[in-house]
Amino acid sequence: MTSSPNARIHSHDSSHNHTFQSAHARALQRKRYHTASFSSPIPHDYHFIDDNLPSRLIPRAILIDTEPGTINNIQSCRSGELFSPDNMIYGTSGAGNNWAKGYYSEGKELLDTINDCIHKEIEQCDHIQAIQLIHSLGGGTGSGLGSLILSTLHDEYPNILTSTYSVIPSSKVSDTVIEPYNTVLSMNILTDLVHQVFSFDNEALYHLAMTNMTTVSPSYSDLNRLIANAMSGITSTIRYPSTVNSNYRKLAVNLIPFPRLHFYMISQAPLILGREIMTSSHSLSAPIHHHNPTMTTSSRSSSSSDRYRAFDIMDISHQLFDAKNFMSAVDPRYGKYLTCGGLFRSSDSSSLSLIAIQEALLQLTNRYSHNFTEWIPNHMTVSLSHTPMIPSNTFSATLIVNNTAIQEIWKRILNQYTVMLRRKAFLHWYTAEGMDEMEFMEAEENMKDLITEYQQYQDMTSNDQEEERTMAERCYGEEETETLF
Ligand SMILES: Nc1nc2c(ncn2[C@@H]2O[C@H](COP(=O)(O)OP(=O)(O)OP(=O)(O)O)[C@@H](O)[C@H]2O)c(=O)[nH]1
Ligand SMILES: [Mg+2]
Repeated sequence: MTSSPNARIHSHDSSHNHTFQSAHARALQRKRYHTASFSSPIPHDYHFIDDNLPSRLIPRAILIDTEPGTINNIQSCRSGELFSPDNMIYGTSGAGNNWAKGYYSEGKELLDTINDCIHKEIEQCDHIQAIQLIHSLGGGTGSGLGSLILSTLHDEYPNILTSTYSVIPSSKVSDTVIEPYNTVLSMNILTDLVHQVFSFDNEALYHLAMTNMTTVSPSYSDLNRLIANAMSGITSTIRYPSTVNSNYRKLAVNLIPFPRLHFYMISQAPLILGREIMTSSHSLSAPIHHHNPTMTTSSRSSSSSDRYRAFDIMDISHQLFDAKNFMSAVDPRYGKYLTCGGLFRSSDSSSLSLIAIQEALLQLTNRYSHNFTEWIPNHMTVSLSHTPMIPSNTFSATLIVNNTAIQEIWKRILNQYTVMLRRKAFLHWYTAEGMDEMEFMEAEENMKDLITEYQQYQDMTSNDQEEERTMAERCYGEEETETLF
């Protein structure tokens, strides 16, 4: 089920809306007339889609906003016809960039209708895997109402996994001064009540679009195209058959070593902007030995066509770990990789194997082992789907990483937050909606704690862990001794 409180990817820019939906639209067009002939098991691309109606497939999505404008835009374009009008929920006046309006007033008025709609969709699912919410953290609706919806889901459906695709604000893209407030208040909820968060940092997306495109000023459509492609990659092994039958829960179990550290950074290779496929770091047709001096015997002894195939894997893997391909404005090399999930897609089902991919990634992780925590032995989980992203792009991959460097984003936002909060600047807008100043302090503390936790695990070595265990055992032993006597 897809819940989209702010229809983030659709708003502001109807052209993007068209782009994002057109992929869905094409898929649906292809399938629309075959619904009746489905045999069990249901194909994987039927996740996210309501197939109850015999002649028409409807995305299992709820589009929500506190104002009518964005949803009217969606309804008025062709892709808007895909969505059920019953699942479009909007208010009248908007949340005016104010988290408190989304959480306490304008947004809250919509909550009953939203809950009913979510409940109706959940009732129709045989087996619900996760609820995903797509929103931005900088405004009032996606952040405030988004937080309210997540709190409700946590209370009412504690066993359903929640994932968010969260857009982090940047002053390069938006000049709204109170965005740090909205972001830190949302982070308070995302840290405590959500299982996993796929972060998309507008600062990085803007930079990616600027450096890879000829245009001087990228539009939201350009940024959203990057997000849409990454989302397509992330969900590919859920939607299509894959070598490892991936799902959100398995992904979370493999990627989240500690419950609060569930904020992922995403990288994509090759990067696709519009119709252009970017091969920023390496040329796909370069000879193998330039990049891969440490190729394993099995790879090296292959035929010449195999050598080029192996090189493609190596090159895509290199691009995935290249700081330039990340959609977060931090350099992962300054942190430590806790875990990684590589989701590969290829149309070449006969010759490209999961083992070849694992081998290439193992070489990379061995070579850069100092960037990986030594106390998690198997950092990498890999899956391969043979449904390519776009027909002309035969081989692509999306990397989901849990890297401690993400704390740099939180530091960037927290610095801006703290400066304003010390002077209580703009607070009256929030307290006027019924919010207590204490909530600001709590959110600040929670974010500081999160940063400290990331730093702590970044600095931790196997020896530290050993010492901690010995200490814990000693304390436990002492306690035991006390109770025994
Ligand atoms: N990547 C991306 N970021 C966006 C887009 N639209 C808005 N943003 C960012 O999201 C933040 C503001 O979100 P808005 O959409 O204006 O706010 P909202 O959630 O609708 O809330 P209100 O309009 O205040 O009710 C800013 O940081 C924007 O830069 C988009 O289409 N793509
Ligand atoms: Mg809005």
